[in-house]
Amino acid sequence: MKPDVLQLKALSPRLEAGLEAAYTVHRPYRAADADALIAEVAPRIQAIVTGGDLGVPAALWDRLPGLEIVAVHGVGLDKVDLELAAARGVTVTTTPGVLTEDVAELAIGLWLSLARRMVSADRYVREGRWAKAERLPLARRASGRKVGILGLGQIGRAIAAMAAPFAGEIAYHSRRPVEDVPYAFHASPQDLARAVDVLFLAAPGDAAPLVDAAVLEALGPDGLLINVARGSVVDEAALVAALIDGTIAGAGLDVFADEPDAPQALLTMDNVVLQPHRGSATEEARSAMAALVLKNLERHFRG
Ligand code: 8YV
Repeated sequence: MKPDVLQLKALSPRLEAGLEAAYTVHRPYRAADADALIAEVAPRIQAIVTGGDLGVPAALWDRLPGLEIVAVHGVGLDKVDLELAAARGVTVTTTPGVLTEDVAELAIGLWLSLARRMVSADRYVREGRWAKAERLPLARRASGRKVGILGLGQIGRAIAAMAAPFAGEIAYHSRRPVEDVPYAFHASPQDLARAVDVLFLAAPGDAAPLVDAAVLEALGPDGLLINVARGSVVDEAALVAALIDGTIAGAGLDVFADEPDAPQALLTMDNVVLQPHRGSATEEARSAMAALVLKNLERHFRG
């Protein structure tokens, strides 16, 4: 008997094929009536497969009495109620270690494309404005800037390592100081923002944003904010306001509070570079993530 699995979002063809080989897979997001499908299969469901970006919707927990495991395709656990999972004896797995560099390099790419205005310059070429010798504002040099990392976990450390050849100095703020790193620790997000030119967000998502209007103010009018963590790490309304009124210079954003929607006001701004939550979206990371999701499930069902 194949265990019944509830797959909550579209995943790579490789992962979906692997799931189908070993499990009876139910996909409510593809059903005409998702609710009716869940109602029908709920008593049999032993596993959920979901993205870190989606987690487990709160209303689902009470509908799945036989749930044993939540296999997250990703590393973020901010949308999985871990206390509830523990109370119900539900195992939760993630895919750590295989997407670290991929997320970090997107962060670096966002920084460089933002500082060097690469996206608006690309548009300038495509729209034929170069040929008309239209004025294109100068970029800013990235090299030599002071870099701050908010959240020095695996991804934060990888960003620091990749930023090092460009950075003048590297500093960080984490819940607690990290041993064995050569970077200066700052006691609060605001202190860190005040000390740096570019602030990378690599902290887990939480209910209360670490970056609020005061942190943006501290980052200052030449400051850049890069977010590859979660939209909830920053007060998005305060960020939009700071970008509009010049409180900070620009932002490179891969994540948003209400995905897949990005705030309307950002869509016409030249001082932002936007990505549709693509940090782990490389062939390499996604194939390793797929393998790890399958391995996590297999190990669970083998006991
Ligand atoms: C993915 C993520 O985009 O790791 C995470 O927590 O947010 C990303 O890797 C997502 O989980 C894809 O399903």
